[in-house]
Amino acid sequence: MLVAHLADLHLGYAQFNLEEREEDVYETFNEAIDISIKEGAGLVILAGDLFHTPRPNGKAVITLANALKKLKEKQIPVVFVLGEHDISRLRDVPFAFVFSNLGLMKRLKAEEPFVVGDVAVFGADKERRGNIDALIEKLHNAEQAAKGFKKRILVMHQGLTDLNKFAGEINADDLPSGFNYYALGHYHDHQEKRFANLGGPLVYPGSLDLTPSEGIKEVEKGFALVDMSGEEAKTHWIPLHRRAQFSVRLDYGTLADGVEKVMQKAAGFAKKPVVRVEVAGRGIDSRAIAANLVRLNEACLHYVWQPLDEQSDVRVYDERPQDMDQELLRLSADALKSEELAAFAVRDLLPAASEGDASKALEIAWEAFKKRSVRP
Ligand SMILES: [Mn+2]
Repeated sequence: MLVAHLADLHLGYAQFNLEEREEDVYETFNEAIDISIKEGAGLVILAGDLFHTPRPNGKAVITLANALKKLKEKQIPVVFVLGEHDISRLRDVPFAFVFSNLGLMKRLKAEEPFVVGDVAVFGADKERRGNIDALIEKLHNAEQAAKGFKKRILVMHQGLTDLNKFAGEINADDLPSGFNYYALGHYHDHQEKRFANLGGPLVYPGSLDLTPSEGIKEVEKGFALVDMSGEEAKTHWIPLHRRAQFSVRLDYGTLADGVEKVMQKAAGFAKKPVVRVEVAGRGIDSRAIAANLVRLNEACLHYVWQPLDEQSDVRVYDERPQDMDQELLRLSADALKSEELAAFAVRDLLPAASEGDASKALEIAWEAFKKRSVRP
């Protein structure tokens, strides 16, 4: 059986508050559903963050409703778990339950399988860091309940610390081993991994489109089509057609030429792209830049720009660094003037400190001091 695994749809999100960008997300989602139907998927998994906000707007709701209706007509079941974006901080019933109550999709449980063909699917909603022990226990109960089924899938919306030490809240070591496929949501970049202790691949298909934390970059987005028919679950990641987004760095001295080149590149896309422009040079006059860049309005849906004055070395982030861990180490090394100290601070001290465990952090610092293995 073929299983479509989507995550982090964020229906309703409108980048830069643009209606076009809201529509883009719906189009990409519809494309994923249409491909799933065309390829003959026997099940669709939505691994959390269905909506961008706990109280989604009408268009987001209708878009999901239409997709679910289409899938129901094709007799393709849909299952889901909740992500943090689906859960209100106020006490409220998650909006997604409207659809499960109407029988258009099924909310997954850890203690009871959803069975389709020879595949049993278990799942758990997003849990916060403080509740992870309870979640782990639930997942191991799911593993018990899964015994006896030939093919087993586990669905979660959690960050794995193995893939990102700072954003994660659960370790691969803590996951039960008895599943053939681990369908994850939460990290917005596409990641696939085999862990020695797990019975099958663990996959984050990534978000359907760029989301607020990602900035403007050239990256493919998509979803996973998983073939469960063989011994081993086989993943095919399907890229989707999205509006292009890219960054360029232009030279202040030759700005008009640079703008011309960006416009030529922009004209090559089916949809007008979103562009981020950095202008580098000395003695930059922002008004001159703005006057040049305004021409981009013809070729781009939207652009943002930032001057990079070579006379100052202040660095401003307006997008997430590619590798957050490396960036943290780099900044710490700059500040501490020592790579060794930086590694100690980030790798040893920070994990304990960020958990709020002051006595553990103090112990680590004291041990390091006694050994004198780190010194300023
Ligand atoms: Mn998300």
